[in-house]
Amino acid sequence: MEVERVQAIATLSMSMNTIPHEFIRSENEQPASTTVHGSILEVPIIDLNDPDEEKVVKLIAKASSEWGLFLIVNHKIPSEVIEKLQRVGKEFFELPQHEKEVYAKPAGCKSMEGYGTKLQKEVEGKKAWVDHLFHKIWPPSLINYQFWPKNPPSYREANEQYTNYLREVADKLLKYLSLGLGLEEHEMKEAIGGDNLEYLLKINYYPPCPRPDLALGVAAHTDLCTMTLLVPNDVPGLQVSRDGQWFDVKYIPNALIVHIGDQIEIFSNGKYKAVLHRTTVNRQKTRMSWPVFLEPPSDQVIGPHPKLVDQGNPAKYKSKKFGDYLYCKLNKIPQ
Ligand SMILES: O=C(O)CCC(=O)C(=O)O
Repeated sequence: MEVERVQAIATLSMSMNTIPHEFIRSENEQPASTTVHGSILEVPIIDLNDPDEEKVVKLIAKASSEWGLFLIVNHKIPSEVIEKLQRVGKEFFELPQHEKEVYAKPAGCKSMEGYGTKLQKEVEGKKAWVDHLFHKIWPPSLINYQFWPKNPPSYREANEQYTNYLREVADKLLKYLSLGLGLEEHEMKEAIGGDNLEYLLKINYYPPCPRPDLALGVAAHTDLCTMTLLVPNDVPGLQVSRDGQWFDVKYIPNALIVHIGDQIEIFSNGKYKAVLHRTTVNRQKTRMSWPVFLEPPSDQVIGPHPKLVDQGNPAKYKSKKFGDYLYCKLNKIPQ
């Protein structure tokens, strides 16, 4: 079956100034009527290179408890490395369609990896205004280069460079998040998979949309992984939910956006919160983003850390294998 990509639908829609009905969200989801306008949220911005580590730990713990989302600056990933990652990803999505289809996710394949468009419709049969490319970037033993574009030729080098820097940032964040819970610095990383933690890169490609008031890029969700580290291009679109309302997150050049995911919420027994977020699209510009999802190995059991549970504060979540959690969440089965 030939899958229609949103990129192609967008070209047609722009010429007709309308979008197919399956992209039109119901009123309670439409960005125009559900976004709080005139108020850009002051999401916490954290200097990761601040020599006062105790202060950084406190800021990260506060942001993770109150928001589940924060921006980090001075993370030591050179801007050229981020620019290169973004350039090669953009060049891939600008290739002729048949060249991208070489990397299409094979039909029936269980893994997320490959180029594609979300096939299953969401609740109420709605579709997301986005195409994507997924592939693992770490550990090396799990990388399947079949899904890494060969064109542009520098794609691999750019992604490898970014991965090397990103792993250092992730290690630092996991250490600070662990300390923020009153644990030893190594305890969080160890519990979520240690050196077997898997890094899954996704590139989101949100083409221009003639009705950004009616469509969504990705619908509201929390990330099912441990933590997501994301760089967007300069087209805003990320929104977070606060007290049941949707707010735009400010774009800050070169900052990394950190999402706390479900597994860290579970591990922390609810002290840290997975962030509910979604994305909007733009009438004139293509938005792109590069989230990296840090996933435990599938047979890793994740549950509230024993030191964070006692009689007065019982476990709020079940302990279960990450693979089972994933299966339930993707199939909308209660955990
Ligand atoms: O594009 C973004 O800023 C967020 C993307 C996202 O939430 C996702 O791909 O799951």
